[in-house]
Amino acid sequence: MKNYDMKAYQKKLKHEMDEGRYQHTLGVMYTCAALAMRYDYDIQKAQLAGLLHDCAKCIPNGKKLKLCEKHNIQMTETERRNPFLLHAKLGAFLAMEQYGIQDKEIVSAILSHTTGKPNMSLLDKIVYVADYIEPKRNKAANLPKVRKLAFLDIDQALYKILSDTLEYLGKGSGEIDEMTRKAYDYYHAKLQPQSENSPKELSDPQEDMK
Ligand code: DGI
Ligand code: FE
Ligand code: FE
Repeated sequence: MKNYDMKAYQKKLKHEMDEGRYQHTLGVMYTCAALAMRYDYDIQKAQLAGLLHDCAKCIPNGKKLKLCEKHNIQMTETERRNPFLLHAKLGAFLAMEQYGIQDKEIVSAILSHTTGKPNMSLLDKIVYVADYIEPKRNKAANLPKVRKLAFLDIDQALYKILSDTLEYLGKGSGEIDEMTRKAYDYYHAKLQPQSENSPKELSDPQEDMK
């Protein structure tokens, strides 16, 4: 990987983010490094993707919409109605334009870090999972379990996060983006292929008679 000035990026991000978001960013950066060690990925590259993943997060929502329009970044109707989702697409764009990132794997990881997507690369998974488990996170469901799972089987951790996110959104807290659904369906088919038979069909039919 080309040499990037991580310290300069940190300084710029600290300036553009509130303190909480900056601390989250550092947490994601170091968690990406730890996952890269576990899964034999380039540590520097994973750290850089983690550092930049939320670089567009603190731009006000109205400005996110305007910037996407200005730079011809395609938006879905769901994104227009929920512009916070755009920090992933806009972040990928800014990583290239403002931070000089040319590495396609890093850009892709930033792009998919909020919704996930089908068939994610290892770096996509590292950033997606690190974003959810970094030490400062404390609200999400099943965090202790997902944190352990992340270091045992990253695909299972990814699937669990997608599944918990859909459940959380389904409780009425948010409109589900098409990409989140596609990502879940892909990993569901990949990791739970047997579940097409519901547990009831597999059980002894006489059990139901008792
Ligand atoms: O930017 P962060 O807060 O660090 O993390 P993130 O970019 O993963 O965003 C997390 C939020 O995004 C979390 O509250 C769940 C939400 N989210 C993920 N997929 C969807 C979604 N929200 C909506 N409305 N629809 C989705 O499909
Ligand atoms: Fe984010
Ligand atoms: Fe984040």
